[in-house]
Amino acid sequence: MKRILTREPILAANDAAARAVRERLGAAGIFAVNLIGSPGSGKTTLLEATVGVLPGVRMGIIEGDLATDRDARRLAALGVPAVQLNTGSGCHLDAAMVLGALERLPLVELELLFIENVGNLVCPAAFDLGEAAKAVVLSVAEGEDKPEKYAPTFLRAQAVVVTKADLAPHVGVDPHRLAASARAINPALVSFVVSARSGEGLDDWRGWLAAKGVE
Ligand SMILES: Nc1nc2c(ncn2[C@@H]2O[C@H](COP(=O)(O)OP(=O)(O)O)[C@@H](O)[C@H]2O)c(=O)[nH]1
Ligand SMILES: [Mg+2]
Repeated sequence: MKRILTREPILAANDAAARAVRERLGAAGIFAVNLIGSPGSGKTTLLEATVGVLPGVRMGIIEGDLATDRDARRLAALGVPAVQLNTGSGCHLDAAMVLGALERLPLVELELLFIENVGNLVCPAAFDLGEAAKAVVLSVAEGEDKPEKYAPTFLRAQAVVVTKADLAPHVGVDPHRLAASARAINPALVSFVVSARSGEGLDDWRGWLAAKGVE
């Protein structure tokens, strides 16, 4: 009971900020994707590869980490406007942080915004950031049981991107079975099997983004 009493006002305040984010993005015609995945699952590397396969798309990035601006610098090095948010000890971004970050991005110039959430498969799920879609990033090394173990995150997402397909033979996992295990939890998920290293699957990922009107 106590947990419900403390959590509900926080989520209500977050939802109000998320509505403001969604209004601003809608007015600017920006499609936003909230990337959720474990630390090291390949989120930033996927973003770097996405910049490579969508050269004409005006993209912006918001990076969330406990500390450092390393990821924002990785994307800025590719010429993409990138804002770093640091949460200190916080395990997820919230919509008020994203609203603040929008002030630091050239919204009128953008058509696609990625928000890389703080790395984990638990806390980010409950917090709407005003995005149009949540995509879970899951590497082949994490194991086929993770969608079942972390179901709330997969249930709230629209897409799952299985990464590091090039490593599949080394870890003894079939990446397509991993994608299927995510779809077993949430049959509405669109799934992709990609490798930023080899380029496998990036065409399909690009096609999904293009279908959202961002190419
Ligand atoms: N072999 C391989 N390694 C990858 C791939 N994508 C990312 N990595 C590596 O995985 C590590 C974590 O990647 P990063 O993008 O920083 O993960 P993040 O914490 O989810 O943002 C880095 O050492 C990357 O080079 C991939 O497709 N194949
Ligand atoms: Mg990262």
